[in-house]
Amino acid sequence: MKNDRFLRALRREPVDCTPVWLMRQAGRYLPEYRASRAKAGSFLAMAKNPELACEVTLQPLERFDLDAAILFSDILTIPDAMGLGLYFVDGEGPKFERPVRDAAAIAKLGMPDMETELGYVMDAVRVIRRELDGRVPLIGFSGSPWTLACYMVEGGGSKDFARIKALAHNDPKALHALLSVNTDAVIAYLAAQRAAGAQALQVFDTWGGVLSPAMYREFSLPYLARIAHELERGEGAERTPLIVFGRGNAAYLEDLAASGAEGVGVDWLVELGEAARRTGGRVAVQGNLDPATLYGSPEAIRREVRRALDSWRDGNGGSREGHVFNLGHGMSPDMDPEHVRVLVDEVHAHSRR
Ligand code: 1CP
Repeated sequence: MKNDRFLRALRREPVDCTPVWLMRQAGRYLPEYRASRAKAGSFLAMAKNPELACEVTLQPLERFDLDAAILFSDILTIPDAMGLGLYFVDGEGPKFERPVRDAAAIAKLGMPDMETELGYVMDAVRVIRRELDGRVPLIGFSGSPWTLACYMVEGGGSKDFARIKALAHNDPKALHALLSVNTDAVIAYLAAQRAAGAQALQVFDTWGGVLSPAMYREFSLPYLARIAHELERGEGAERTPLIVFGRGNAAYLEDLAASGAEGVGVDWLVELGEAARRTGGRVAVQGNLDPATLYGSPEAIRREVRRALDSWRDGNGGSREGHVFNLGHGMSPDMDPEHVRVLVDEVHAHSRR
């Protein structure tokens, strides 16, 4: 591995400077991504073609000094492979032809086969590892059981999560059955990505923060902990680190630090210094610049990057160890690639000083 800063930071080992990668670093803000997408015809066609998935995974690395690559795919591949029929409506995001809304539909769900139905994902991981040739580590990922369930029950994105919350209140047993199938699938999916060559794994609990604390502790946290405990990922320096990212997870940092994961990803609603104090060196922390900072001027971006880096250092006993720099959520299509360069370079320059 030519650059292993990201993996070292996740093991809370000393690094020459703080590693950085960005959620949604491959995407529509890059003209070369838009060209690949036009060539493929659609997002799904691109994600299902291992060569094209590899091409767009590498695009941000050609431009910026990023310390990790993330597999180009989507969290909704699992429910798609379970037979829900994923499709995209332009401007509206993902949708399912056959959402699951009751105990009967949930009981029919089966575990997809990782090397057939989801073989295109594993092929993409293998192609990307070959093409990366050890430049930086490759991150594999999955949605969390709860976040996948949100899309499966709602049938797409949602503003109020009315259907899944109604299910939680009216038939919690059915929702637990769904979360349990999803957890088994996530564990098998991440294990298969690791076997195919993924060197770190991230679970996106994007919608955990829409739950009340009592409901988060019932419907999301225990399933994240089950993944962290049951996912076989080696020992010592060979261990494949697992990061649990969640939006709105600031109230649960102590629980997440005790979940068994090696890293916790946080959004910008918590100070990194506070995250350092509350996780107390039990896990690495990843985050947490507000993505909208990228709409600011280069000077504003540099200032916010320095503030975040120093907040971590001050809360972490004066050390920069154990921090992976990232945004608190994904990038948007209208962001300026030159601003990304400013961000990435400032993370390295300031943390090296
Ligand atoms: O080209 C396009 O217009 C498609 C847009 C797009 C892209 C680029 C979608 C549809 N998915 C992706 C790729 C993607 N999705 C990646 C690639 C790797 C990278 O980060 O560069 C990753 C990690 C995801 C994960 C994902 N998909 C999440 C979790 C992360 C997050 O953003 O919170 C979620 C919630 C999804 C669902 C999804 N897929 C696509 C969209 C637009 C959405 C969000 C819909 C919604 O807001 O509910």
